[in-house]
Amino acid sequence: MDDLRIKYIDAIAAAADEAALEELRLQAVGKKGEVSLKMRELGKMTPEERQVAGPALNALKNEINSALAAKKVALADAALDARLATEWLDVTLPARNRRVGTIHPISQVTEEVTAIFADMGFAVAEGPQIETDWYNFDALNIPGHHPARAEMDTFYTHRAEGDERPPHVLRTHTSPVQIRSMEKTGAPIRIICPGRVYRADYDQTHTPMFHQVEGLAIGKDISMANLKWVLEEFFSAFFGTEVKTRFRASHFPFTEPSAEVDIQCSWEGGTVKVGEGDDWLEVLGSGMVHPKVLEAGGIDPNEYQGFAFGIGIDRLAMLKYGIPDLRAFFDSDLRWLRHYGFASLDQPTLHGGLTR
Ligand code: 2NM
Repeated sequence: MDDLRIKYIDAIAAAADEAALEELRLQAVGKKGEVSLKMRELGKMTPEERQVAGPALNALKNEINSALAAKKVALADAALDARLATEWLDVTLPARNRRVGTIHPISQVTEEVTAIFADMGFAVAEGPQIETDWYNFDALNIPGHHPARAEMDTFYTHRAEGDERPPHVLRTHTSPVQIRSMEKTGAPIRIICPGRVYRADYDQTHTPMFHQVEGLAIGKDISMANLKWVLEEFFSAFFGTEVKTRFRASHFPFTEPSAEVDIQCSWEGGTVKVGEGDDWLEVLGSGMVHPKVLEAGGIDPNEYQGFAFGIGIDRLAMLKYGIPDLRAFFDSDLRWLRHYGFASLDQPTLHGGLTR
């Protein structure tokens, strides 16, 4: 029995892994193990012999089982120590760099324009980009035969053969939104309408889709003088320097009188600078809203009057941020977007001077 004890206790101590340990368990105390076989022999012994051998064998079996259990725990501890020594992570390492997107200059400028006009009490109105020809033309005093309809290079939607209704159009300006707003809220009203507009035109300075912001202010005694102040206030806030304007008599079907507005600029070495010098840059159209247009919007022109204007947002962005090529705005070139785009947290506010 001592031989058995020494044999198994030593072997268990030397076992390299759990599989070897299980093998030893079967050899010693398994059903056909050496200790078990010895126990089976107890039956052939005399009672006196059995009284000595029985407890001794039981003690040996218990000792081996305890040694097996203890070794099993020791092996598991050693395995865990080995894993802990190799499987580690330095959580203090800096994170991998991840590229974030940028705000498109057009979105940025739209936000800037909105912030400035909001400060002057203008709300933002939006409307559909696909319009009826009534909202896009007739309501704006552009009748069917008017040359402006042809001049606008309008995109028309398709009508099924035999469908005699006039086709819908992609809005050529955001003025239809102003008609809809007049219908909805009546006068007085003070809104700007930024958004996408469409004209079938494509060259160095024109894209078939571009962005416009139109303004509308209707009240009992709103005049061209208010228009001039609002625009000068706007341009000075937008460009961050005092900007003089020049009004030139013009003609639009939806305003009377009408004026094209230039802003003061200088030309040096092929680049424009706004708010200095004695050159002029044409940037917008404006005027007093035509009585027929007020009527189309459900407003009584004998009671109310006001001004409207339209500016190209893309043009404003190019001027303010020195972007030379209009068409690159819509190429979705990532290098261009990273270069001219704005950080998403760089939100324009008046108290923040609009940008950086
Ligand atoms: C311009 C020029 C002049 C204009 C007119 C209106 C409306 F709907 F109120 F009549 N909105 N915008 C307008 C006037 C737009 O863009 C060059």
